[in-house]
Amino acid sequence: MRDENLFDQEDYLQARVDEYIWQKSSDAGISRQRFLQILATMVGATAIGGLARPAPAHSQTSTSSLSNPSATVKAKSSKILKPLPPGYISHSKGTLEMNWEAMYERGYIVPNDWFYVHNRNTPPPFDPSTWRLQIQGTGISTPCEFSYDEIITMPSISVTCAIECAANGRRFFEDAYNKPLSGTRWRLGAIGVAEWTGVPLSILFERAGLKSTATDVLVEGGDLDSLDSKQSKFSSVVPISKALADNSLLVYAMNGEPLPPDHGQPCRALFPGWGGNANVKWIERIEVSETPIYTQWVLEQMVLVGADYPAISPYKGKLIKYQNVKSAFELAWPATLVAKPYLLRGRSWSGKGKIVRVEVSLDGGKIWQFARLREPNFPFAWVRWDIEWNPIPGEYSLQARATDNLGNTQPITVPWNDFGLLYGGVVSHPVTVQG
Ligand SMILES: Nc1nc2c(c(=O)[nH]1)N[C@H]1C(S)=C(S)[C@@H](COP(=O)(O)O)O[C@H]1N2
Ligand SMILES: [Mo]
Repeated sequence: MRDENLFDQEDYLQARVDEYIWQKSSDAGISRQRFLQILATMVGATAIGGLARPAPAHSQTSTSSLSNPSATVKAKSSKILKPLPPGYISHSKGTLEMNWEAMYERGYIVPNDWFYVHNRNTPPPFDPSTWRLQIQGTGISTPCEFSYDEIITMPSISVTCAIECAANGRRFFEDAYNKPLSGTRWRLGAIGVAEWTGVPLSILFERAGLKSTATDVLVEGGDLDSLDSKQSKFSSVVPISKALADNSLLVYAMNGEPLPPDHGQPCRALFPGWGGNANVKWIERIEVSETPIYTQWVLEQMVLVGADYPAISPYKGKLIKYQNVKSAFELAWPATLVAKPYLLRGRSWSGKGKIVRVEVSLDGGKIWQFARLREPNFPFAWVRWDIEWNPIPGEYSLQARATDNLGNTQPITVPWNDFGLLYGGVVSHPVTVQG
């Protein structure tokens, strides 16, 4: 197995590019140099006919009414089965944004009914007697399948961590750059923390005879990717090193209950710290491969595209994996309060570790004070914090800025990217205090 430092984005990207060039040039029976020449004359990886596998698009970047007017004609039916909790925002048929104000009275965990939803499809029906999980691919020696009963009786662990859409905070790119973006206009509510119970993927792979040469893992859902012209299934790809991490799970329970339909019934993937779409729901098939798997999702969607992120072929931009640092106040947006002493509360999180410091500014960024952190504070989840505030009437812009144990923090400005992914900047929360 390759020994790669998953936290070093540049090394990872370079390794992937090298592998891709080597693999594709030898597949095509041409020199590496010739392959690079061909690649340089094409736009995006899909141009390399037959070389890139079709895969789903990320975060409806191509269905938004902004880029595709016909997409505004929507069916009446929702792709979300659970009821809309109070104050939650339904941006589209398949998106449900958490109401941060409602979290003020809540504990560390988000209850299942209150967890945000990002469904590209209606949850497929589940029949425990016929459902099977297939494990296949060149990276294992014994292709096998598991029934639901087999999965839930295997050794399991529970991990408390966040799942967050890679596009959480997208709307703040629009605000900062005064430029529209495709896709769901999330503020900061496309995140939740739950206790996930499931079978470590390493145990499943061991049963399937994992080879030491395995390099990539593709996880596929039971839902068709409606955006993909080839009608492939929704999937994601992670390197084998991530799949074998102790906390990478095939999840079947959420907060002690069987996984609800909207959250992946009967099983979903959990890859702590990675963007939400890596955590494939309604899993039916896992492919372990000895050769790198390059889907459209990896090459074209999980990338930052923009002037500050030069593309490195075959990727359309800069590949992303881990989520960044963000903070949110547990307040309505915008909030209206009466002038009296408050205990302001919020939460901060990082996809790369745990939060060690949160600073809050009550005057639009002039003076910063430390907030008090509340236990628990699990890595890849979030920490709750609070600060006293006794405001006089007026208009306010509240800001919070967190730092994680690796020193990652929240800048004031963030470079633009065309999909509006990974907004990690300081957000100004508008508050009116009435007399
Ligand atoms: N099969 C499948 N898995 C999926 C999706 C999907 O549409 N289909 N959406 C992904 C996205 S974009 C996100 S952000 C998370 C959302 O998980 P949740 O709805 O449980 O909060 O699921 C991911 N897994
Ligand atoms: Mo998402």
